[in-house]
Amino acid sequence: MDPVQAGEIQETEPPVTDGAGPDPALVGGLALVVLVIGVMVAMTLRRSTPPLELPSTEAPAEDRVDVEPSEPVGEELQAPTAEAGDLPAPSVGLLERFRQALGRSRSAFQQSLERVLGRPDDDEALQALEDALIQADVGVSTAQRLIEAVRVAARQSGADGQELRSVLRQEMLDILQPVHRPFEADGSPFVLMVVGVNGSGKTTTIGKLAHRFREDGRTVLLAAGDTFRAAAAEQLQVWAERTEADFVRLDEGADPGAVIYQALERAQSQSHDVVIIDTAGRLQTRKPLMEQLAKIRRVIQKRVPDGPHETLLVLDGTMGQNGMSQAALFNEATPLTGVAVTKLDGTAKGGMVLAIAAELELPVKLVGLGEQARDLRDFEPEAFVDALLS
Ligand SMILES: Nc1nc2c(ncn2[C@@H]2O[C@H](COP(=O)(O)OP(=O)(O)O)[C@@H](O)[C@H]2O)c(=O)[nH]1
Ligand SMILES: [Mg+2]
Repeated sequence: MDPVQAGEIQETEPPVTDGAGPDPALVGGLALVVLVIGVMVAMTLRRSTPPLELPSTEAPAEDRVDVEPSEPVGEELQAPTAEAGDLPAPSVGLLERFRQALGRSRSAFQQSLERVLGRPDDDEALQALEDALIQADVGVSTAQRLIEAVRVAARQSGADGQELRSVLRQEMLDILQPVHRPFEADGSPFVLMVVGVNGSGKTTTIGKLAHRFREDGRTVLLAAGDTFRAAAAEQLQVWAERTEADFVRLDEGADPGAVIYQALERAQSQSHDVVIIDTAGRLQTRKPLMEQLAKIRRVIQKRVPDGPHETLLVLDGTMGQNGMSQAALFNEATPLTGVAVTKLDGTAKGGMVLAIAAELELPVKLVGLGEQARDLRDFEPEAFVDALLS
């Protein structure tokens, strides 16, 4: 076994956010993506569940997932509205929450979109739409590409608003679809390694995935590869218990490679279907920690030569464009196969989904829309784009 040195994992600092207060001038533009994501939530529900009234009484204490919030970064998060796992996805509630959050800015933005589609030859209107896209964190180059497509179509054919809307739609799909890959759990066992900075939502996403796999009748083992803090393993253990998943951990400070090796050995001897490996949060700028990811990968391959079958980067959706450099550096450290964007329920920066596809050519496979077990959705480009444009 190629040992990964114990204690090599150091505490990572919370990722730097821009810290600037909200600029009132941006609010209208930012509102777009909140609206978009809200609609997207409704449209991307693969497993649509009927809306239920929230119970007036709390779930029994033993059923609760009291995960320790590990230094959440970025914008303030919404408080959870229901106990994990016991309720269907509150899609109607989420949509309502988005609507409430938007207020006046929502109608202001809709006006600017309509203005562009009604008068596409109006440079000022096009500039305003470009600004709105940039403020929604699609990235400058992607915003320019989209606006250019509209400008060209308007010049060529004098197309009307409806046609321009479909030009914009197609251009967005041309960005998303070529890199899109659905999240699929192939492999025996299917080995999923989850990486990202501290607080991005790795452990929570793992818990949600465990929930999903268990609902599909698969056996799951969770490996506590984040050995830096005991609380990290405990948080994962709560998810393991709640989802009735098998669980492997070692003492705080233990060699993460040892945890992973033991976990895979156990999964193979027990014929588990799925192994999900949690890893310590690490800043993308800390080279030794990033190199450790390559070592962990080698440990996995000692037991499962074709693994990991999926290496998922968990990105905090509230980071917007700041998440882009993270993604690029993680991808250099260990080959990523997909991205999960979390906390899209609490941000207006969901445009980063387009930037990830356009600039990094990485597929966004999953989106996190809340803290509860069922708040994880498959990403679907068409639903995303249609939600944006209609
Ligand atoms: N609102 C919201 N909160 C989330 C989401 N995913 C994770 N979180 C919260 O973000 C915080 C950090 O998550 P955690 O899984 O501990 O991050 P880790 O350090 O990467 O393992 C916790 O408070 C989670 O409940 C999401 O999709 N929406
Ligand atoms: Mg964690």
